[in-house]
Amino acid sequence: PLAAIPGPKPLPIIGNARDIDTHRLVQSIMALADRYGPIFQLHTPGGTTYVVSGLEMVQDLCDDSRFDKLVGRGQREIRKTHTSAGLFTADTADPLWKSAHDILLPSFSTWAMKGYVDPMVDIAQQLMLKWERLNPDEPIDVAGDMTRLTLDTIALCGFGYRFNSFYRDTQHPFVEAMMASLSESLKRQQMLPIQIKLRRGAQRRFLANAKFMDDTIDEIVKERRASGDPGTDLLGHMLVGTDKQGNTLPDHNIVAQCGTFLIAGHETTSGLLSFAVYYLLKHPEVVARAQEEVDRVLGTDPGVAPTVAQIGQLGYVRQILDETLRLWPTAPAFTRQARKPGETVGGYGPFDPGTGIVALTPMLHRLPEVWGPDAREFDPDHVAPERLDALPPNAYRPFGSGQRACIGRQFALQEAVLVLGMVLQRFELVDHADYQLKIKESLTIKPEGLTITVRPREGRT
Ligand code: MNH
Repeated sequence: PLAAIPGPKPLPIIGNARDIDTHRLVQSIMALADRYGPIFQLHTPGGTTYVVSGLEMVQDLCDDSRFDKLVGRGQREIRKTHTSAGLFTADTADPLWKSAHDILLPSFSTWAMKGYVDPMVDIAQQLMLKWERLNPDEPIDVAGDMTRLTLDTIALCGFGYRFNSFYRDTQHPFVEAMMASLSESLKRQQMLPIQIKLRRGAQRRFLANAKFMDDTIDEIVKERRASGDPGTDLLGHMLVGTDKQGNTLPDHNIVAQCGTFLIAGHETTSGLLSFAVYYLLKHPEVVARAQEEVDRVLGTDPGVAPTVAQIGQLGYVRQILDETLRLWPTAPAFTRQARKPGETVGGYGPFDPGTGIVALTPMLHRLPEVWGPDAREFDPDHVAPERLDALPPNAYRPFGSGQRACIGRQFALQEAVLVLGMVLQRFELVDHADYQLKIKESLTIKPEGLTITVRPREGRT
């Protein structure tokens, strides 16, 4: 029975609220996983949640024939404020999820990635230029600059729009609305429905922000349609693409998809790049090996822009990023539910549809039986190609699983390899403040307060 699943003892009414620090939600739950093992239960205002990190349990959850994504409370709050649901917040049963998924898959294929290299290089060069022009001891807010980069990249590759984040200190109004909207949905995740209802001002702002975002994107979509040339970016593909029944996406859903790409596509990738910089600061031997690769593949002349073939040859840079996502998968969990009543997870159950079972990837990724006794240490050799090939199924899931896995995986990795490669080609990264890792949690996780200084590498200016 479910009651046999271990977990911290709940108190009346507040449940396990005292066992969790809401500002360090993921880290609290990781600590509980250490204590209570591969499956445990938590009592929250929204009901009982089960958290799993054992391999056998995650393997059950990843079986699409028995389990499906559960759209969480925060995701449902976001969904409510828009006319249409994007891929990320839609239920699998929503016909528009399937339609949009089929239409968009080719735009995220390996073949399609070639088309995003030029705009990715365009934005990456803005970051390089900014760092090159700094005075020697000027500290760089790593997560801040990586967020400028990833946001501008997805907007340019997605629908040809420039936020020009490197040219401003304050955020673009769209970004401000998006951030406010995300933080509100996150707050709501922890609230009772009655609490949500009572906060009228917050509700008004929540709706106004959503409307502002939708209107801004709607304008871009309309202009594009009016121009007569759909274009070759993600928006262009959505305007002309048809699903298996020959249907095109309605405009309100295209708008929702663009919004989704911005939200899903920038914080995660920026967190990945920021954590990678942190690990490079602490691992000079890894930097040396990566510099050797970058110099060999990209050459030592920063004036020559990388090609898609060269990005594919940066295998060790890719390992650094894969290893970073192993220890700190920046979207640190995905939630599943049974398709039929009575399912079991690692022998525990019965689980019914509607009950959330969270796969906690940072803990799944630290199992010593999979990664060895140094599973908690950073070492890109953990994810060497031959070791990845030999992993048990579903042992490494930073992008979720099955049909609801991340559609932007190749996009994110191409962007991150390109940027990290270009940074390593040009700069020595200096740990000027002896940074100690502290994690900031929002919808995603990232290093808090990480600053570095940079020096040009010898002979590259
Ligand atoms: Mn992404 C879903 C992680 C980059 C667009 N993404 C997911 C999921 C994870 C994830 C985990 C599954 C969530 C769930 O089951 O609830 N995503 C990442 C990480 C990175 C990332 C770690 C970067 C690193 N994602 C991107 C980028 C884009 C993107 C870049 C877009 C350009 N992700 C999505 C979309 C979904 C998704 C869209 C929802 C897919 C679906 O359910 O059909």
